[in-house]
This record gives sequence, structure tokens and C-alpha cells, in this order.
Amino acid sequence: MEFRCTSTPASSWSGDTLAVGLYSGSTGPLKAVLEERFGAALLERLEQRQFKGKAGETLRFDWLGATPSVLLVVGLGEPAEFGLAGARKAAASIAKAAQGQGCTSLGIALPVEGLEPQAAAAAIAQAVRLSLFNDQRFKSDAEPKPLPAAVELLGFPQAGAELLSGLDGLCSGVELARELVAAPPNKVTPQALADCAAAIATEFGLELKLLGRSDCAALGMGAYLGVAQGSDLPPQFIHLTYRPQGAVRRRVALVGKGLTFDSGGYNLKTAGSQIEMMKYDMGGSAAVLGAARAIGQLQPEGVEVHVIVPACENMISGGAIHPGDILTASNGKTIEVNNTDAEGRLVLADALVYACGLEPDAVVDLATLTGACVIALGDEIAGLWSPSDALAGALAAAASQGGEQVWRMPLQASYREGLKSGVADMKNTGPRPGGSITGALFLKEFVSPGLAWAHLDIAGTVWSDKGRGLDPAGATGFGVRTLVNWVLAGAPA
Ligand code: TOD
Ligand code: ZN
Ligand code: ZN
Repeated sequence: MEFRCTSTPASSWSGDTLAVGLYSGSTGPLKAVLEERFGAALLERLEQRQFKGKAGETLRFDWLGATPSVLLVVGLGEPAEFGLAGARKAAASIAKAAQGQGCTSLGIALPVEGLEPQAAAAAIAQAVRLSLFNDQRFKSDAEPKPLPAAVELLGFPQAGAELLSGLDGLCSGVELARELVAAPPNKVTPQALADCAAAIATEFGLELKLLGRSDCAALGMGAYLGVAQGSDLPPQFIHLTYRPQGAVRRRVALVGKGLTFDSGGYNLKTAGSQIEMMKYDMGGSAAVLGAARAIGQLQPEGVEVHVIVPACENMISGGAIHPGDILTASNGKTIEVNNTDAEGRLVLADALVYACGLEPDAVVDLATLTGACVIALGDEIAGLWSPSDALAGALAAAASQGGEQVWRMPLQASYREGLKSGVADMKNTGPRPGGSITGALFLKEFVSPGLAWAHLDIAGTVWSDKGRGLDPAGATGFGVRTLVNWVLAGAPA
């Protein structure tokens, strides 16, 4: 798929499939275009076929022997509510309606006059590309659906190429994250995550440091290694570094939970706890590796990016941690493991200490940490915790720019009581109420005081059973767009 912006309007575009957006009640600036090009009969036909212009509604007309050969009319909802999110949603509907119908070229005309051209072009093109992503790696009878060779965004100003300059890098990062999350735990192992990091390092010139079990032991990473010790697969602690050309103005660390399978350990996941879905417990690592791939390709200026993944499995064996064990993390703090299924915060504890040791300007961690966050915010919104208003605001802006949703949650200091242990510095789980908050408070114990830090709980957003918007059913690649947009903005905090 080649994407282009063009000043050609819908009234004169010639190609295979033309998609045109109308507001509720079939109104808007493109109504006149439809009438001019296809005649008043088309508008009557819209009414006859009950087209209302509701957001996401599509209607298809097949023209025989003319160009365009197909007209797609897409609803945009109320004009006052149409913005970047509406453009994204419409573009995803258009892409899905055009897909699999032998569409060779697709022209998209939406009323983007009131939107910032760069943002609108990016939103539309990303939505088309990401909604047509179709992963059939594990099907022996894979039949890839044909994609349009060319996608043209109509009615954009000249110099269109620049408007879409970051598209392939960003989308490739999201797609990598989706592939990593969707692959099963016998394929995406800690070693496979390390291999993936090595491939990114080689292709885009990043630095890679891999720490094995003994390296981590030498650093005192007792919490991370405690989780890893029940698995036959050795842990892989991954540290990728992107160094920009020219001056470094900001240094940031992105940390991703990399549990390639979470059985729960001796607090085994029981019926209803979705043990068979626990391949997605490395969604945080997929997001930061996807971001690393995008950043490697896009080569942004001024920001040095450290990507850190503590990868391992949480399994059961004679060597696994017991409920009740006391582990010592690399900052010297001791942890009573009252629940072996709260392993994400254990591996992140040592990864955060390591990240803070790099003395960056900001640290952002992403993790499929708690079911409690899913109860609080559902599967469309990630939880965001940060003591820094500036960093929380910058991440929320980057998320919204990329069409991802986050909601700030409180680091309620009084809830730290819930993690008090009679025998160690803290327990790894508190009471069930507020469980995503005590998870964040636990992580905070391993962040250097005063350092700008944010935690994103993506347990709900990494996977979509049915698919929604530009996410096909399955892995969403959540987090990549937020992280990349934040870094491209200079990583403000
Ligand atoms: C939790 C701190 C973490 C765990 C999470 C995980 C749950 C229990 C039963 C469904 C809970 O409320 O304790 C949920 C969901 C059924 N479990 C969690 O949130 C032990 O899924 O394993 N993280 O590593
Ligand atoms: Zn767990
Ligand atoms: Zn987990």
C-alpha cells in the first residue's frame, strides 16, 4: 500500500474505489461533490437506502464500467463532533468496506478543512493501514486478502509527501507489537524477545546489551530472578539504546513488562482467570520494542531512548518461588511475596532500578499489570499513574494524538498501608479494592525519588476480542503510538 496526499478533489479523482464522507442527514461540504459527479439521483438513492450519516455507517454503490468503479459513502455523525477521532473511525470503516473486494486504488475524501493537515493525514492513513493489518502467520492455509496498491487522501494541500513522512515507521512499530503479542508463548519466549531486540538493533543501528541470569544476579536483581527461577527457559534482560545524530537534549527510558507466559505460579490462575490468554502478558515489552523499531526507522533528533525489557516466564516447578518467600530487589528493599501471581511488579521493580541507574530525564513503564485496572477502565482505556503533572499531561497528549486512550489515576499515598508486611519492607500485593493503585504504589518504591516517572497499566487495552476502530480482533499494539508521539515531540516532562 502506497499512501499519498493529493490536492485532487473528489469531483475529479479517477481510480478504482472512491470513498466520500457525509455528516448526519447526508449533509456537509462533500454533498455537492456527490451531486455534481453522480447526479441528484444518487442523493435520492441514499435516502431510499436509509443512509443516515451516522458515524461508521457505510453504503456501497457498484458502478459498472466507469471510474470510479465503486463509490463508498461513509457516515461521519454530527459535524460539531467530527474531529481527528471521527476521521480515524471513518477511515477504518472505509478501509474495511473496501477490503477483499478487489479494490486496486482507494481515494478518500473527508471534510478535513477544519483540522490541522498533518494530524488529519496521519490519523486517516494510520487508520487505513492499521485496520487492514491481517496476521495469518499460524494458518497453514493462509489466504492474504489483497490490499489496494494505492491509497490517496483527497483534497489535501500540496507537499503531501511530507504530511505522511512518519507513517511507515510508526505503523511498522504497531504491527511488530501486534505480532509479538499475538504469537503464542511457545514462539515468543524470553529468547525470542531478545532475538527481536537484536534484529531491531542490527537493522536500525541501535545498541544492544543483553543480561543473562548471572549478570542480573551480579546486579542483585533478586525480585526479577525470583520470578524467572520457576521456568526452564532462562531469563533475558534486554537493554536497547537509540542515540540520535547530533545533540542530545533529553534522555528517557521505556520499560516494558515482558512475561512471555504468566501461569500465576503457585497462586495458579484458576478457572475464569484467562490463563490461556497469558501470552499477552508481554504486551508492555511489545509496546516498547515496537516503539524502538519505529524510533529506529524514524531517527528523531535530540532524544536518547533506552528500551528495557525484563523478559521471563512465571511458571511452576520444584524450583519456583513459594508464596511467602522474601526476595531482595536490586535497590536493597525486601519483598514478601504474598501472591506469586503479582509477578509483573517484581520483574519491573528491578527493571525500574536499572532504568533509574541510567539517570534519565524520565522513565515510562508499560505493563499488563492488574485485572483491577480492567475493572476500573474497561478495555479501551489504559490507566496512567505519575507523580509529575507535566509528564502525565505530555503522555496523555501523545496518546490522544495517536488515537489511544489513557486516564490518569491517583497515586493515593495512604493506600501504601495495604502493602505493609510484618516480616519484610513490603508485600507484593495489597487488598483487592484499589488493586491497580497499590500496584502503581509498589512500583514507585523502585523509582529514584524526584525522577519523572509514569506507569501505564495496559492489561485491558493490549487485546480486543472483537476488534474496534482501527484494531482488528486480537492484539492491538497498544502503547506504541503514545510512546513514539511522545518521543517525536521531544519527550516533554
Ligand atoms: C494480582 C495482583 C494480579 C493479577 C494479574 C496478574 C483476577 C483474579 C481472578 C481474574 C485479581 O483481581 O486478583 C485478578 C482476575 C480472576 N488478578 C490480577 O489482577 C494478583 O492478572 O497476574 N498480573 O501479573
Ligand atoms: Zn500474574
Ligand atoms: Zn502478569
